[in-house]
Amino acid sequence: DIVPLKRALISVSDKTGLIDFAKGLDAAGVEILSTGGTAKALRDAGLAVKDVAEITGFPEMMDGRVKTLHPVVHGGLLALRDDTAHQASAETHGIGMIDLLVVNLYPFEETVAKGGSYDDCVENIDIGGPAMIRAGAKNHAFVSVVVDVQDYEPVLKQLDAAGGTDLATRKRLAQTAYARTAAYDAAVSNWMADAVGVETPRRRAFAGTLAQGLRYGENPHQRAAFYTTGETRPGVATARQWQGKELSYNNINDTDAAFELVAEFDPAEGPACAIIKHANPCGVSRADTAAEAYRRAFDCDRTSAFGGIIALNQVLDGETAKAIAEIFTEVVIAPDATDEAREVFAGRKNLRLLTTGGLPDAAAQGIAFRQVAGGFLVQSRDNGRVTLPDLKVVTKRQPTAEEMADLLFAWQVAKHVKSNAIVYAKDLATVGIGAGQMSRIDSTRIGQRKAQDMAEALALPLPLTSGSVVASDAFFPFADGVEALADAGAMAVIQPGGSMRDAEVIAAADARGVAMVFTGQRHFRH
Ligand code: 93A
Repeated sequence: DIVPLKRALISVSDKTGLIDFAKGLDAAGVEILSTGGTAKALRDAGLAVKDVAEITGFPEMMDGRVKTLHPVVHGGLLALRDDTAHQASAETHGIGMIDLLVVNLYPFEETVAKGGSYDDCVENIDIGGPAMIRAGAKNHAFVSVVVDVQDYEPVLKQLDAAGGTDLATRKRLAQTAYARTAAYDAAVSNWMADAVGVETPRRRAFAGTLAQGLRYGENPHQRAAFYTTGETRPGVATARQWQGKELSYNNINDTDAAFELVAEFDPAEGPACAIIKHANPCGVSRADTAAEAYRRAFDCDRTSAFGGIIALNQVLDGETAKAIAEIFTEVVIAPDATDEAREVFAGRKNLRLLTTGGLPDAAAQGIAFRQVAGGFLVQSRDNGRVTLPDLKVVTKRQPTAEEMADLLFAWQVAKHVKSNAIVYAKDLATVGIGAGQMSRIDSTRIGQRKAQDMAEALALPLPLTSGSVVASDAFFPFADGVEALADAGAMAVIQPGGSMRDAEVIAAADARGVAMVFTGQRHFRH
C-alpha cells in the first residue's frame, strides 16, 4: 500500500522547517508546486519550484484570497487513482495528480491572540488552505496531507526508505488534518461569538489546539494532553514558566483553580493569596502585604497546605517567596515576580513559578464545559457577583461592618469551593473550609473541626471559628446547619436563601443571636 510521492503542493504560512523538508523532497525527485510566499522562500534557498499560478492559468488575485481554489488543484487532490473515469477526466482537462500536500494555515489564532483588529482577524481566515487539506485528507487512500511541522521528518524517512507513504501513515495524517481544520473553524466561530458578544452556550463549536502532551493524566495509567482554546485572558494556559519541571495534569487543574480564585480580589484593594489542594482551597486570605496574606492562608490548614499550589493576585515579592519556600510547594502563580523572589526560588528546583502578566477579569463572560458519557454539558461561566446593595439582612441582628466585609470575602471564596461548600472566615482570612460533601451539615462540621485542629496545633485558646462568619454556597435546607455553625462560635452567615424552610432557618439564627444575609444567588460548583 505504498503510494509513491511524485508531485507535491506546498503552501505554508509558518515556514519553520520548510527548507530542509523541501530539500529532502527535491533530493528524492519530488516535483514541487507552490504558492507566492512559499515559492519565493524555496527559490531563495535555491530550490526548483513551479508556481501554482502556472498550472491554474490564473494569477493569485484579490489580495491572495484566490490562489489555489481551482479544479486543476482540487482535481489533482481528489481524483481516485484507480478509477478509470476519474483518470480520463483528469486527462481531458489536463489535471496532474498531487500526491503530497503540505499546508499550514493563515495564523488566525495568533492574530486573535495578539489583539489584531476585527478586519485583520477576518483577513486571516484561511479558505483555500482548509479546502485543500480537507480534499487531500478525504483522498487519503492516495494522498498524504501534512499540516504539522512535526510530521516533516517521519514523511521524509518513509520517502527515503520506501519511495512513498504507507496507508497507515496516510490515515494518521488525514486524522491530524481534520483535527486541524475542525480546531481552526472552531477558533473562528468562538472568536466571532466573543466579537459579537454571544454568551449563549448554544451553537458553539468545541476544539482546541494541542499545547502540550502531558506525561500522564489524573493517574499514571491515564494518557493526557493539554489543549488551549486560544483564549487570551491571563491564566495557566498563557502563563510563562520560569523554573521547575513540566506541569502535570493535576498541577494545571489546581493552578487554574488557584488563579481563578485570587482573580476575584481586586489587587487595588490589597494582596490576596489562595492555597489549593485537590482543586479546593485549603486557605485564602487578604491582608496588607502579600507575605501576610500567604501566612494567614497557610494558617487556615497547615496540614493540607503541604505540597499545595499557591496563587497571588499581585506581584510575588522576596519576602513572600521566602515564606513560601519554607515548606514544600508544587506551583506558585502570580501576575509577576520580583528578581529577588525569583532568586529565592532558584534554589528550589522542584518548585514551578508561573507568571501571567496580569489578572483575568473575574466578571468576564465565557463558556464552561464538562464531559459526560456521550456528550458535553455547556454553560456560561459562573461570573456571578454580589455586592453590598444586593444583600438582604433577614435576621433581627444586623451584621457589623467588619462582619459584612468578612461575609462578602467568604462568599467569594465559597464560589470556588466544591459543593456543598461551607467557608468560615475571620478578619479576611478563611479559618475553616468544608468542601465537597454530600450533606451541608457535614461540610459545616468539617470546617469547624479543621479550625479546632489548627487551634490545637497553634496552641490557641479558642478555635478561630469563634467570632467568625460563614458562607454557604447554597441555602440551608434545615436549621441544623445554622445550629452547628453557631455552636462553632460563628456570628454571621451569608447564603442564597430560598429554602422551603427559610423561616425555620432564620428563627434558629435569631435564637442564637446570629446575623444572616441572603444573596439571592447560588454558587454550586462540582
Ligand atoms: O486566501 S486563501 O484562503 N485563498 C487560497 O486560495 C489559498 N491557497 C492557499 N489562502 C490560501 N492559501 C494559504 O496561503 C495557505 O493555507 C497558506 O497558509 C498560505 C501560504 O501563502 P504563501 O505561500 O503566499 O505564503
